Amino acid sequence: QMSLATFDYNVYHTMDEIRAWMSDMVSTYSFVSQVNVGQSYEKSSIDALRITRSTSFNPPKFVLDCGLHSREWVAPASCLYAVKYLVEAQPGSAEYNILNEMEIVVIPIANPDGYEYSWTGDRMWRKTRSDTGHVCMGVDPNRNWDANWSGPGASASSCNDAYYGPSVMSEIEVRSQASFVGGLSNVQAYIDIHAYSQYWMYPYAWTYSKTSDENLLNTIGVNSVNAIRDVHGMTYLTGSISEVIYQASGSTVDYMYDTLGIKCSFAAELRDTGRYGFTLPERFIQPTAEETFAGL
Ligand code: ING
Ligand code: ZN
Repeated sequence: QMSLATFDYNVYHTMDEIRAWMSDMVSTYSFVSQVNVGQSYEKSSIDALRITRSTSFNPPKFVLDCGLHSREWVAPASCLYAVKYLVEAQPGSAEYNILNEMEIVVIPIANPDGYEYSWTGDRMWRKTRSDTGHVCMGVDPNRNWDANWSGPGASASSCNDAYYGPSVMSEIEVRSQASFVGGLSNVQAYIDIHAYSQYWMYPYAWTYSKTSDENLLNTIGVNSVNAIRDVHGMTYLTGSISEVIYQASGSTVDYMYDTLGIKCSFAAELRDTGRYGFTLPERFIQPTAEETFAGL
């Protein structure tokens, strides 16, 4: 309890600090539990927090995937803040009521090996840390999924940051998350949180074609970017991934949408628009987290 009371959300935290924070969350709040998602290549555990006050046997779930790309530090930092807002919500507030109806499942660090390496080896590391037997280490965990794998917008070169890997779903982090989310029932929404560029996007990434849910997803996207703008006046753009950012095959969100059938699947790019990029100064964590929570 003491350590949660002194936890500083306005600085970036190491993997060990985030693990300690997770266990403090579980011991402090009866409606928070920790579950194992799976293992990383370097045998670290990938964990999720499940947060709900629902007494239903099978509440609708909203899954937040954070830190899939290790250098995008403001993404996990904003997810930690989202958990804080939920657990500290006061009766009568929207975020309090939501926990009576839904379960929020947060994976604070989906790529723990990469995250660790972004602290200890290379601040600009994005990929996993697997040894694929090629020149360079690591695979892009957002190009490795069974969603038009190895197609346009992904690289065959191991040294490229968008390397799709030696085989489809080769990365244990990807397989872990696929079976974890696939094993949850009643998942109504999913979001993969990245940085940077200020976008709030939906499928498809792999093709320029629109999904059959284009109108619904666009309506949700417009609502989210409006809610974001209302907090600090920041402009986020919504639309399909391929039209807003670029075509990308093998992505997490296309797999969630197509293979797992999670209609409300989004991918966010948080602050900023390029001035600081991945090394966003810590003074921007709180405002980014506040607007992100409004969007969520
Ligand atoms: N951008 C994402 C990337 O993986 C993205 C954009 C999101 C592509 C969702 C496909 C699906 O390239 C960053 N900054 O990682
Ligand atoms: Zn990313």
